[in-house]
Amino acid sequence: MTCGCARNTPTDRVKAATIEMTGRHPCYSYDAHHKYARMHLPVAPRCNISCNYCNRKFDCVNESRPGVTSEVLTPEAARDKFLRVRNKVPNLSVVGIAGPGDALANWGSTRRSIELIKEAGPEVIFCLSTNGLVLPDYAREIVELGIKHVTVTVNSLDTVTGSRIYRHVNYRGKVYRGAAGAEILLRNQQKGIKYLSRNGVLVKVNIVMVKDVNDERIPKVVRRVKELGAFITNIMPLVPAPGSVFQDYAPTDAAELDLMRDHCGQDMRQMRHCKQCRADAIGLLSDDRSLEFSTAEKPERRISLGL
Ligand code: CLF
Ligand code: SF4
Repeated sequence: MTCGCARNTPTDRVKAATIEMTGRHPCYSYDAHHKYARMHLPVAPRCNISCNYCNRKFDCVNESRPGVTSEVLTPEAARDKFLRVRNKVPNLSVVGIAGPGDALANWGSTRRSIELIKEAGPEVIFCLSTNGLVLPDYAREIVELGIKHVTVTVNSLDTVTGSRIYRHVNYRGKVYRGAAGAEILLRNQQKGIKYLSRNGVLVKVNIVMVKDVNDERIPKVVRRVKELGAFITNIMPLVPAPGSVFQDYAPTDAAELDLMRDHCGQDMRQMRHCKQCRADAIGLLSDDRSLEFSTAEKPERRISLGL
């Protein structure tokens, strides 16, 4: 007779702990979003790609509604802010880094912030959001840091659609435009998702739905990221940002978005309660308290937004 425990692989054991954490993650778990709060640390000002729905005067649209600007903090100021928030928000469970640019394009600050907060709060669940361009470069470090929740925005699988969404990517010091840039980005996103998923990280894939650009191909994106091991997809509406290339495009119709989520839900778990929060959001998803805490910042500890 074989003991049941002997069949538990290391991956299974990691999964059990991660599933417990996920029950306290307000974005990954619908039930958790009424009970648990998250805070975003705006420590990542730069971005390494150019999405046509983005205006870089504001926060990253891959996780935020357009037109919102977050102040940028040093890692030390972020740790101090975490301590202040934890004192006043007892149900705080997640600390996320979602911009205002790309978490991985600012890896030094992102990593340092996580290390400092880990020392101060070992119970914290960390979460990152990225466009995925340099994900293969940092995926191993992400796993080693113990991060179990990463969001990657994947808007297409093919370079023709990709070249309609991304103006350029800045990869290893060189700028690639159109399909050449999209090819590098799409390849790295998929490679990174696969690596993270195989190493115990729960990957959420955000998809911005743009009518007549990528909408018809979204079900394929969902099926592909499922194959790669992603945990959940979050199909988000396009909210045209003033000053962006897509500023005159139609906002995604709410009924069409719902239909797309229903359709893709046959293949994979869907997030339907996203609030497109700001890069310095604090509190329950439905009750942002960021302004309450931003007034407490000391101006000399902020650093300017590096556009
Ligand atoms: Fe923040 Fe994103 Fe982590 Fe959540 S948000 S980094 S996964 S902790 Fe959540 Fe906000 Fe939607 Fe993002 S509601 S925009 S999905
Ligand atoms: Fe803007 Fe985010 Fe795209 Fe960068 S990844 S261009 S910050 S939407």
